[in-house]
Amino acid sequence: MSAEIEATAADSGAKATERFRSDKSSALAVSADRVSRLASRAINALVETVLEEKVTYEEYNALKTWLIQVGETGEWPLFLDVWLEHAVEEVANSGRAGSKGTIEGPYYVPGSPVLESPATLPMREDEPGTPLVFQGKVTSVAGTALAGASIEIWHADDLGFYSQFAPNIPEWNLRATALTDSEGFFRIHTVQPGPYQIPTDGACGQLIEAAGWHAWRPAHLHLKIAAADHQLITTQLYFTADKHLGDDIASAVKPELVLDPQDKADGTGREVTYDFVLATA
Ligand code: MBD
Ligand code: FE
Repeated sequence: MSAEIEATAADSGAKATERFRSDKSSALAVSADRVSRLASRAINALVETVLEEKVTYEEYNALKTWLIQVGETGEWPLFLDVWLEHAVEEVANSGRAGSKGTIEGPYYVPGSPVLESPATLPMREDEPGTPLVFQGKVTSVAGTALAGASIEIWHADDLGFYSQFAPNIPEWNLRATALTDSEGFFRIHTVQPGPYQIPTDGACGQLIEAAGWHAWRPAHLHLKIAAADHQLITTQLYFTADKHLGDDIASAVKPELVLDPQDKADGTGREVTYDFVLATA
């Protein structure tokens, strides 16, 4: 049995919750006016739902039971990033010039190993999956090549599991920070990620099951592109013909973010080029 099959929703949930607490927790940064306005609107949306849908005590108690379980299994980061972050990202990046962004999701870890381009992501000797060469150029919106730009990349393995969130995977597996060369070029050797399934044994999986939805995200690479004096881009890249491109459970696919890798002439896997354009800060 593959070690990754021992992955549990509660284990990855606890890790994602811990990660969020140490990197991003900021409850005190929102003013009382905004808290009052936003909390009122969100509560009112629930109240309206109850009144319009004539929600029963049975349904109300099912909700309470479920909400308690989301916290107990540490799945708030997963729940929020799957069903809400896309809207926050839309607001944050509306009107920004340059390449498209999309959501970060719950599995980013800062501080990955820094590698010069061409870079090979840390991976196991027998890492499963189709080898993929991902390359391109980073420029400003004015077309200037950005040397020394950083490309943080993290992605699931061939089975859809992320290092540091699923058990028995080396710490920085399929995670690194590659730097562009003097002409802004990067080349990263990795393997194609598998599609990601929301854990079926946690509260989010239970919701999906109870609602009759599917639990899948299309296979994707996560990226953060940064350069001095430019706006950071957090994004994801997907793969053409993936069966969940049109119904990503996290609503995070955009047409500009779909790759079409080609077989390499030497038969050693696939390759694809994607260029990033950064807006000035
Ligand atoms: C993921 O891998 C992911 O990228 C998002 C956004 C949510 C859950 C799992
Ligand atoms: Fe992901």
